[in-house]
Amino acid sequence: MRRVFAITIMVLLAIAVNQALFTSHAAYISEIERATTPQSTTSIQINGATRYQTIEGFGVNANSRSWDLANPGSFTPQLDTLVDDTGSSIWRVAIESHEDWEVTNDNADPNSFNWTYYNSLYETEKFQKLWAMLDYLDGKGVNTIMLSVMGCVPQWMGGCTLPDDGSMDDEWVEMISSMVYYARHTKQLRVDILSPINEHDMPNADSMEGPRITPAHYVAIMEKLSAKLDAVGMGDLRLIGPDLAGAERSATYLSALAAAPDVVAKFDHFAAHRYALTDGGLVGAIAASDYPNLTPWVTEYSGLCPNFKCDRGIPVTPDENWTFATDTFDYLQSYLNDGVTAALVWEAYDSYYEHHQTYTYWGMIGYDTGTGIYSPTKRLYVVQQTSRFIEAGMQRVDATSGDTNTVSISAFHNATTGKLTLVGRNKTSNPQTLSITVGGVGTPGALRLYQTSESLNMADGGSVSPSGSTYTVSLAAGSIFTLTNVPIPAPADTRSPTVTFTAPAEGATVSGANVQIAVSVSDNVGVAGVQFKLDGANLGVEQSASSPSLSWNSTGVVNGGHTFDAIARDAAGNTASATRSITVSNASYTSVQYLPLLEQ
Ligand SMILES: [Ca+2]
Ligand SMILES: [Ca+2]
Ligand SMILES: [Ca+2]
Repeated sequence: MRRVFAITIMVLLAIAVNQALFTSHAAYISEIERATTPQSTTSIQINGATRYQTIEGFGVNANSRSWDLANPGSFTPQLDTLVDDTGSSIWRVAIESHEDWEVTNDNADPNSFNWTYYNSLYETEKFQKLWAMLDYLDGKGVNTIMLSVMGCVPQWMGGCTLPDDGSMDDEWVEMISSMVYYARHTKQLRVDILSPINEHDMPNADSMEGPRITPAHYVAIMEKLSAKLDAVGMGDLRLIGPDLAGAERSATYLSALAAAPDVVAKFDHFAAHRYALTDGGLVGAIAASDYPNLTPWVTEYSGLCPNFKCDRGIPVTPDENWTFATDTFDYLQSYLNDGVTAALVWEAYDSYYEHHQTYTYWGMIGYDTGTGIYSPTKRLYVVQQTSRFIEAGMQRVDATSGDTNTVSISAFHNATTGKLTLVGRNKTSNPQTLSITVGGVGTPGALRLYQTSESLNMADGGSVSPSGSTYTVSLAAGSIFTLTNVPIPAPADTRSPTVTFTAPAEGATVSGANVQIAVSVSDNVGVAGVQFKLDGANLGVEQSASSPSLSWNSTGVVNGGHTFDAIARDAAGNTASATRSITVSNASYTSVQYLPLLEQ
């Protein structure tokens, strides 16, 4: 019995150990498989014969409050980055009506501008920042400057609800129209489009994005504003609306606007905001409305801020940034695939909003309120992957992925210039291979790869040449990628070469027919040539950068001090020079021999 018992114990132990080994081994195999197997080839088909919407551009929301009046140079680099590197061509510049704007009524008559009052108001710091920013963006040559009024209105005018009875409509119209009149006529600034009211459709009563009004009331105030602009000679100013918080309410507002064709005649686009996948019905609602020629603009979009931090004054941590970025990319791609023609990121840089009473942290460029330093976030690079390479005038063309769970794809083509841009995301955490076949887009030639991932920031992945009409492209793990036949131009070379004499030594005494003169050279791009000089005159022809040296016959000059110069240049025309002083000392009989000849 005891022996049987002991054997039983041993067998049970063996089974248990084996079970444990088996379990851990299976788990190990599973880890191996997850890490390696999904490296696969995804087929991508681009068919330029099927064409969709024409893109009008990409842009940003940017808060004028962040302009630094005392030191503009500390702030404008952010704008430069967004315009020059990110391709932001549509600027929705925010000015808030929440605080410090007609805090007391200018006078009792909403149909009489009290310019003494307004001239003073519009030179306060709040508006000086706005004017400076509009002027700077105009100087940058951006395509579209849109002025957007955000937040509630002064308390006496209704605060966060404009009274339903319309009793404050004319005062609201006077406040908005006086500002844009001052911008244009007094400040001589360019305003292409006015968005007079923001997210007035927010369902919650305590939303402070804009005064809450009904759809019918929205149409009524837009009618009054349009009439006022006509009356003061600004009938040409383009308007945009309704800038809905909920794109799913687009059809409701388009129906309401059916009664106001004179207002919609000042619209080129119909605008709604979106912080989720798909356009929320925006494109379809326009197509089904009385105004099918209005183009669908998503005037605010972003991935949702992690843990709703951004509006609560809590910066996003770096480890939260990647999901924030991939959501932002996926949402944008879905809007484009749904037919949206322009999309503006919320927002350009972290900034303080009156209506949130705090710094908010949605910026593609982060701001550290402690140090005052701006720095790029992942979302800046991710947005750049699209907006830098798809310009106004490019048309979305048919693009299909053989496995949308692995790789997403969208394609854009300009039939006039031949520019082709593909954007997508490797949705796996492994490298992937793409086999891309293109048709209906002419012969695009080589495509340049750019990628952003958790570890890459707009990294240049080199060029891929086609084999026939097929490109084979290797993607980095988890990357958002761009392929384009119009790569980013190499930056202009502004750095001079370096040049240093290696022979002869400084102060050397030389003689004879074979004095070796040599320099070492370098350049960030490449040295194009080196010209030697003797006492300021060219010594032979320009030497190649690969062997910048000469053998020089010193017997042709008089004994004594002489100077060599070596001037190195790069292909961009930057130059550098080095100087060497030497003494020539040849045997005196040379001159003695010749003296009698000279005297004859
Ligand atoms: Ca007033
Ligand atoms: Ca007035
Ligand atoms: Ca150079």
